Amino acid sequence: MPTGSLSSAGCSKMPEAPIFDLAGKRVWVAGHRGLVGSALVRRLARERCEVLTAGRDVADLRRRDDVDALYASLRPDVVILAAARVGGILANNSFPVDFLHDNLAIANNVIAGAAESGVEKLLFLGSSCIYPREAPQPIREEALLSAPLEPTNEWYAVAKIAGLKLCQAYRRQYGCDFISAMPTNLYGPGDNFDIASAHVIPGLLAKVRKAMEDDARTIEVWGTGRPRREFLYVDDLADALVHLLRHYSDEPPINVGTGSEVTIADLAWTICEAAGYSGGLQFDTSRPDGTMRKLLDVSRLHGLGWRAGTSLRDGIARTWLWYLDAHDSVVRDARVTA
Ligand code: GFB
Repeated sequence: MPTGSLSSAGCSKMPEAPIFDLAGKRVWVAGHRGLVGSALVRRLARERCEVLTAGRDVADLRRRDDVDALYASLRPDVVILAAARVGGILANNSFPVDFLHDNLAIANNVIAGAAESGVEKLLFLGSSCIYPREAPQPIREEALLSAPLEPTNEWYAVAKIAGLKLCQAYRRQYGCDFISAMPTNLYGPGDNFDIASAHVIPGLLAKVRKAMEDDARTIEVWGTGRPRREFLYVDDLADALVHLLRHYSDEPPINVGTGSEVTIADLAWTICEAAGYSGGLQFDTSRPDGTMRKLLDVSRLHGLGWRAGTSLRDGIARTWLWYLDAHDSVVRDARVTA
C-alpha cells in the first residue's frame, strides 16, 4: 500500500493509557546481531513476549521488497529499530554515502513498513550526534535542529534526524504509536573492536590488547584527549528501551544517558587500569577530536522513572572480559594461566 493511502486500516490507534503491555506481544528486534540489538534480545528474554529476529541473509533492510516480505512473514506487534550502519569518528568521516544512504533507507523501509502492516508500537533508535555541535550542555531534547551539526558525523546525524521525524510524521498524520530514543555513546559486549572503524572504548581496548601482546610501552589515543563524552553500558540502554516502550508514547525524542561525562584522556587511563596495562598514552593530535562535549540532559528519562545502574569502571571491566573471551586472546590465556 503506498504510504499516502495509509488509512485507519494501517497502523493501530495510539493507546488511551501510556502504559503499554508487552505480554504476549510479537517483538521484532531489527538489527539483533549488533551491539544494541543483542543487548535487547538478552533483556527481552526476561519479558513474557516473543522475540523475533531475522538475519541479513534473510532480508537486506535497505531494500523495501525485502522489508515488506519480512513484515508479511514475521507479523510483529512491536518493532525496535536497532539496525543501522554505525561506526566511530574515522568511519563516519570516511564513508559519508554509506552512513547517509544506508541509514535513510533502513529507517524509511522499516518505519513505513511498520505503519502499513499495522504494528502497534515502534521504537526508533537515534544518537546523541543528532544535536547541534554547539548545543548548550547538558543537551536538552529541544536543541534538535537549532544550529549546525558536528561535521565528522553529520551524514549519520541527518539520517537519524530523518528517521525520528518520520516517526513523528506517522504519529501526526496516522496516529501511529511510534517513539524515538536518542542514546549517548554506547559500549559493551558485542561491540565492534576493529580499530579503524570502532568507537573509542572498543578501539582503545583493542589497542591495549595488542600492546599487551606485543609488549608495547604505549597505546595511541586519537586527538588531544580533551573532548568529553558520556558513555552508557549497552545492557543499561536495553533496560531503558523496554521501560520507554512501556511508559512513553509521545512525539519528542527521549535522551538516554547517564548524566555524567569523562575526558577521553581519563577514559583512556580507566581502560588501561581495567585491563591491567601499565604502559602510557601517546596522543595523536593529527586525528580529529570531533565535538568537544556531548552530555545529554536526561531529566525527562529520570522523570519517567529510569536511571542507569552500571558504573563506567564496571562496564569497561565487563566489556574487556567479554572481548578477551570472544577473541580468544593470548592476553586472556596469559591471565588465565597466571
Ligand atoms: O567514539 P568516537 O569514535 O566517536 O570518538 P564520537 C570519541 C572521541 O575519542 C574522539 C577519541 O575525540 C576521538 O578522537 N579517540 C581517541 C578515539 N582514541 C580513539 C580511538 O582509538 N578510536 C576512536 N574511535 N576514537 C560518534 C559518531 O562520534 O558518536 C557516531 O562518529 C555516533 O556517528 C557516536 O554518533 C555516538 O563520539 O566522536
